Amino acid sequence: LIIERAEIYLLRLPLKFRFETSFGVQTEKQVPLLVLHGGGLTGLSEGVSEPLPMYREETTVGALNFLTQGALPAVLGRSFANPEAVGAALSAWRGNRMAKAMLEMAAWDLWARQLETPLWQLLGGNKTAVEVGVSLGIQADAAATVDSVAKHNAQGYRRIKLKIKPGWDVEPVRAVREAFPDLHLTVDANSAYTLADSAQLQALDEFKLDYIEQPLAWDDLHDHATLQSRLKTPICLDESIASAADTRKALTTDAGRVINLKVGRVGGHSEARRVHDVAQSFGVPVWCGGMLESGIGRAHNIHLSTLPNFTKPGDTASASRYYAADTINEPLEAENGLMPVPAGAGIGVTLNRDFVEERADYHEEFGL
Ligand code: OSB
Ligand code: MG
Repeated sequence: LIIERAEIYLLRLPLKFRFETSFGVQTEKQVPLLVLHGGGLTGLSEGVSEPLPMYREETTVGALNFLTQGALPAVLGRSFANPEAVGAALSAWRGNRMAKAMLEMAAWDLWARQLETPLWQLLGGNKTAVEVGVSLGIQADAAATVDSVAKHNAQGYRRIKLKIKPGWDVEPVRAVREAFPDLHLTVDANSAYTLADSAQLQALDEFKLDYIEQPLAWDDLHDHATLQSRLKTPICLDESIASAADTRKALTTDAGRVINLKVGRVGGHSEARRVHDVAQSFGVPVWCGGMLESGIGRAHNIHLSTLPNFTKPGDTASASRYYAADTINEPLEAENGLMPVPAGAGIGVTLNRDFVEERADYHEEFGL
């Protein structure tokens, strides 16, 4: 695995929908991309950091600073046995898992292309298509929520997740459950509640939700364990899981019974596999989360989702749902709730260079 040079792009894409969560309203997405070059091939990745630290503590400016000042100089011009060795070259630096994931994921793609093998095979997956659900933002009222659920349910999505926040939880969930008694339905609070809200969260127990995602603080496991002991519905941890070690601590204390696994949040595919394996050893299912990625990040997520313990539908909905035009040339469209895994070497999709150049607010090359 030879890494000769690198490019970073930063672009802004308008979202096709207004996405409201307990964090606020989002109408566009800032997309950081990394392109690695080696042996005449390229490896692609997309970061999941955001301009401001709403979801976790990292920011995109911080991630790009770490890449340009630390991570890229540590790997450019070097040869590695495999992507794990690229990850190991970053291990002296703490945290910054979203930034590390950009380099590690691009290294996986580059390695897989150099080996002329699809990424899912190298990761140890066993599926040619993965089940997908959809994550719906907070709507204006209960009627609009039911309308949106009806539309996405008709499109074949196999699980629908509603964003909730204090003051907007039981009402939309009740309306949707009454309209769709058998739907796989979940909610995601993005850390908006505290233990003092236990009674409000217990009120969701009657709606047969598959799970309640990240009700409490992003950096908490202890209170989640207390809350889980008060709930019948499984808790799904998202923000709180940054590593396999976090997963072990969460599952040994029953702080959650489902894991939302985002490769960009945990530092790359190697750590994502370890999270997957720890959860599997506890008999706990994982599913692939999303961060409104463009096609490059989505393709990585789809490949990871082929591992055997991804037994619940992920948030890797059709690319066309999010953006009018994409960072890749190939469509990534689900049919009847099944997303085909891109065939071909690496992540199996190619950079739409013209589009990315046109939309880039920033582009820099390293290692020339
Ligand atoms: O909590 O899963 C989340 C989007 C951005 C940040 C956090 C989350 C989300 C989503 C959307 O729920 C998932 C997607 O469709 O990509
Ligand atoms: Mg979430």
